[in-house]
Amino acid sequence: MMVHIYFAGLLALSLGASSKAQFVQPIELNLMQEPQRSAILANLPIGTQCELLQKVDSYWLRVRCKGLEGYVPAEHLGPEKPEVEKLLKTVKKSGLDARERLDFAARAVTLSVGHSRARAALKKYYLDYQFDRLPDDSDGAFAAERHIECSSPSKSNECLSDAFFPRSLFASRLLERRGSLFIGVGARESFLYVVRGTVRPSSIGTAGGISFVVHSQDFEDLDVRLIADVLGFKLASEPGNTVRYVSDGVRNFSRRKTGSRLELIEGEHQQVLVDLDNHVPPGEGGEIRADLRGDLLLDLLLVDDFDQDGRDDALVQVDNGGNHFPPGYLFASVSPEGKPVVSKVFHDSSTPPLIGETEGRLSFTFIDENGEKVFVLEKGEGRLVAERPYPVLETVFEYTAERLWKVAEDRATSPGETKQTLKYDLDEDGRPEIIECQGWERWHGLLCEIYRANRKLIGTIGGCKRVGVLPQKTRGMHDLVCDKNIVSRWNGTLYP
Ligand SMILES: [Ca+2]
Ligand SMILES: [Ca+2]
Repeated sequence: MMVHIYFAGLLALSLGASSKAQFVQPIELNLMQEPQRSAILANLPIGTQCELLQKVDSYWLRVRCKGLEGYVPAEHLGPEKPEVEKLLKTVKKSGLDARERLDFAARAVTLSVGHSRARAALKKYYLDYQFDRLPDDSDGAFAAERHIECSSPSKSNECLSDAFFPRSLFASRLLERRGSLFIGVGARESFLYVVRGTVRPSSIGTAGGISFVVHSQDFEDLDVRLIADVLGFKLASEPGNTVRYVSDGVRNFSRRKTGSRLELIEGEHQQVLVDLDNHVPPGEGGEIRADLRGDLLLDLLLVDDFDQDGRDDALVQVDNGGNHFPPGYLFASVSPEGKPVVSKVFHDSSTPPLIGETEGRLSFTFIDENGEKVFVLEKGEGRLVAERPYPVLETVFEYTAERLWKVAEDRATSPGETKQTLKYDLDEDGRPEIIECQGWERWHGLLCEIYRANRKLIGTIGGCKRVGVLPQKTRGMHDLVCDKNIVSRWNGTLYP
């Protein structure tokens, strides 16, 4: 599931009776026609002075800004005019989390774009914030380890960058490592793409090779221009009279384009490509998910000429806002005759695709527990052009969710209440370790705990269709496998 982050305001409003002057605290703020979702009257940059007219409730204020009367959330106005030096002091205060520090640094740079200490702070806190989301931010992603060849360990950052951000597609890229954690950021056109994961020297293949796990990946939805600038990236300028997509989203401070309508603006001409209030895009196979009507949200992820016909196309994520179904992905574009073309939802996935190149065209690679699927835009639809199923690692011992579900059925009980106690001597010392599995109904998988013979807990594996013991060992203990090829290795104390 996509994580939405905003530069939210942090400064509480103090309603001084004497002073009605209030200042916009976040990097930008929408002045709304009505409280709640309504038309945007104006976009107010940080430091804009407003006059407080009325406190509507604990959340909304009626204000006059730039000569216009409208509504803003109270938490985003404050009596003090924001200043760079004050913000740079605030950013170092104890007790703030990584996102709050990032937010204050972003405010400082917005106030003074050329301020070198503010720029350095924003770069530092942006990277801190990304590392802070590791290693726990796996968020439903499948943590399969992948291996790449690399000529020498000193080139491993470059090899890793090439794997995520091929030079032919990404004008700028950055790879930062802290211990075994890494963050990759690539810039393409006017978008940033972020990959977070862990890396280690590969134990297979030639020397210099690396093994990595992608924990999460996103199109950046923070203020992309500001961040690209302090990272030293050059982004393409926003197109002027050429094809451009927008939506009616009013997600306050994120500049990501999100909403219920996808529109195309071409010079003076404007047309609606998708309007979720009137039609739901067909899902995989063409059927319409009418059950989702009203709950859907569009996210514009990337605009580029994917099929090289000279017209821009958009990659759109259709999010149902819940955990029950992963978001779907579709393409929207305009035919050379000027007609809107919206594809079916060509794939569902909890994480957006990695961008790559296949047969000279932009391609989109989705990864799940079964392997990788690569799509391109062709004749107005998403077409599967390559499928790389993960190999099934051979085990010396295994147990499957299917077997446990069968046991539960035979006992006329639920899989969640069905426990199976298995034994395997993982370090071959003559005393078998205990692998205790029960059903995890939400994921239709196994949840297994691994114990020493004396019942000391040494690991937990969850959400797997299959749990097995591999022939090879690490530090004297057999490696374990979840699903087809997700390997867990003994670290000397436990299976992490
Ligand atoms: Ca095109
Ligand atoms: Ca043993």
